[in-house]
Amino acid sequence: MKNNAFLSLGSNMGIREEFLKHAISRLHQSPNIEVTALSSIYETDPVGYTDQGLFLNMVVRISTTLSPLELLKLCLDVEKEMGRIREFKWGPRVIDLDILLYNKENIEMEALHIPHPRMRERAFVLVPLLEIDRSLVLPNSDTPLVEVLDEIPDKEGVRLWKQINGEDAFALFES
Ligand code: PH2
Ligand code: MG
Ligand code: MG
Repeated sequence: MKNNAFLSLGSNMGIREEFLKHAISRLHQSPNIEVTALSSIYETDPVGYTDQGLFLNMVVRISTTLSPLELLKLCLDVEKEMGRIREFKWGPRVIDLDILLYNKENIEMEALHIPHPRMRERAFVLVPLLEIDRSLVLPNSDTPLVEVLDEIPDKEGVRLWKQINGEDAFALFES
């Protein structure tokens, strides 16, 4: 499968860890997606709208034959299947699946912006992303993402919650 992408996952309602695992196994079951790396799970203070529960956040790397728009559609379908109701922007959710990076592409469409427009400011995205690949650099940028993360002030809002190591990790998601 020729395209490499990174997805961010977040949940702050109900059985948060189960929702993350369910979303990942659902992606992995798609014949067009192979999940190739998982970050650890982090518990994070809500950013933006702060009067809501703590999030669990993580990042996965996938290999896929889907185009960016097809991948977006699958993410939205999985969110819908899992009962996500969009009450208001940045409000509580059972699962949020966001595309962070797709190869080294810059995509500016009405429905889809890649790299994810707010990822540079979000420690809850960059910490797990860089755990998977510390050498990442955004397309059209010379600054390594590790340096971007260094400049972010709210890193204490992102705490390791469940360490996930290497190959064993996949067993978690193959049920
Ligand atoms: N997602 C948001 C807004 N705020 N805060 C945290 N900690 N984690 C998230 O996943 C998150 C958020 C919008 O998608
Ligand atoms: Mg989001
Ligand atoms: Mg989203």
